[in-house]
Amino acid sequence: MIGYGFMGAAHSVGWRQAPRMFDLPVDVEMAVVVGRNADAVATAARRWGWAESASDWREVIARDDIDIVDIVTPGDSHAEIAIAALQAGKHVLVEKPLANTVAEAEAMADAAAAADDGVRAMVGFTYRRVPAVTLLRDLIAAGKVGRVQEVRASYRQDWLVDPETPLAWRLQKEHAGSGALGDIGAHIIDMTQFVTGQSVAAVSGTVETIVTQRPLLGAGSGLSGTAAEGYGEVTVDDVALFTGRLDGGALVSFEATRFATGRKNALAIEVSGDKGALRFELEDLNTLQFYDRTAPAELQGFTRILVTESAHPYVAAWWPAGHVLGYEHGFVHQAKDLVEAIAGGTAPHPSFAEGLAVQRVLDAVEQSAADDSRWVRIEAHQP
Ligand code: SOE
Repeated sequence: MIGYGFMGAAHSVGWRQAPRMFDLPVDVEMAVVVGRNADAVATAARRWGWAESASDWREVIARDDIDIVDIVTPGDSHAEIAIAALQAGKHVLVEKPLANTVAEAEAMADAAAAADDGVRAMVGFTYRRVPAVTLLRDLIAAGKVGRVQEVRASYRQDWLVDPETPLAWRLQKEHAGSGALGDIGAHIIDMTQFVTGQSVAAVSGTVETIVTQRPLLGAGSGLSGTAAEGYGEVTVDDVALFTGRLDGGALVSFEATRFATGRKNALAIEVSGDKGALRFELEDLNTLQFYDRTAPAELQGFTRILVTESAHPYVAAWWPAGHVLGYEHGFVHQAKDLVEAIAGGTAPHPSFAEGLAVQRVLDAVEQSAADDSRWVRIEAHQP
């Protein structure tokens, strides 16, 4: 695993628990974690259960005993590491968003397409693997909401409301690519495409940076750093609002913000069709709401499905019914699905091509926002 911040911790939990809770066809050995700060990465290795730590990712990728490379660094190094790993014949998992730019994402999708037979590449849109989200997708595919006509997708956090929150890498374009748009907007774009089975074909959007100068980062990183002397410029968006049209015709309203005061990690998606509707909220992730318009009128209303039955996706491997799951379980399911795909010779999802499709939507939103919210079409990429 390259990187060892917040996502490194989450992915480590995934790798550690997947072989314990699921009967995987092969063993998983957590071999080596890589980072630039030798002391910090050694501490991370001990804490999260990696056998070794190292500071040169190129050396690690060249090792014969490494089969899978998991990339959890900021977006500015995804393309270089992923392409090198694929060319070295390693399977690759990359944390979302796939890259910082469309050009990088295209190069990555091309490298995945050109990789040796059986070499797998996957993007970490982990929320696909929350059982209620997988169930939502399955219910739409089974026709439970009928024809999808409208989607409302929002991802609302508030960790930037305080203007003294320091200038972490997520607020710098050269490291993160974009702000709320790429960090959390990418999740709801992917989720919309995943659950509906349709692609975003065009968007019209607005982005805004509400606090443009922030204290420089002192100690720590990511979401929990402390401030140092002096201020620096925020070079990404704080809020991104956009409307999308799916290739199946439905309209989507998207909202990605780090300024939703009081909302900590509030991803929500509601899919409305001509036969019913489904709604998922991450802050209540063990439940799915379903409205059945074909039920007798006196019984109609949103019902709350507790997604903890062994019949539900992934749940049988865990606890008896009602013994809820949490944020980290998506990372366990991600590790399990990737290992099963590698061992079973199948293509895991989301592929790099799907990651590229999200990147194209992000880019189209920025183009639209820079041009008075004009509608921008998203073109498909041919590797
Ligand atoms: C920060 O906004 C963040 O950690 C995202 O980067 C993750 O993808 C999301 O799971 C939680 O919020």
